[in-house]
Amino acid sequence: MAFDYDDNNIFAKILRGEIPNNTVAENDVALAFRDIAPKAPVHVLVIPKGKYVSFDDFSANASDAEIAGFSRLCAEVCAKEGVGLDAGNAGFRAITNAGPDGVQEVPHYHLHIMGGRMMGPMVL
Ligand code: DGP
Repeated sequence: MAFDYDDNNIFAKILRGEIPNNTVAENDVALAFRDIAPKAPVHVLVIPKGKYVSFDDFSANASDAEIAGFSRLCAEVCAKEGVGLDAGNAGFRAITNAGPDGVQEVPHYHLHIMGGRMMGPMVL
């Protein structure tokens, strides 16, 4: 099965409360916390609470409620961190890495929300 989930990954441990995190926002289906090695003044990771390996796993297999709740938490993070466009801020970058070619380190789906500086062109 392509989306085999490893319960020992670091974000699973964060969700179980075994490792501390710097929480920014949370709802029933998702958690947002600061990246341990920030690449920008704002660098928040948003993860589903369900066991999904990657963006494509989450998009294919999560419920509508999980997907909606995840997106709403992303919007809450943008507003709280002062990067959301609706408040006239300069914006942000949201990216996800998937699998070896995407250079994904942690095999639990996460969206990076980064901002607070000009991010520059996408570097491949
Ligand atoms: P990725 O390459 O997309 O899988 O990025 C994983 C990110 O997770 C990376 O930016 C560093 C971050 N990270 C790794 N371990 C921890 C941790 O224990 N706590 C937090 N807050 N972030 C972590």
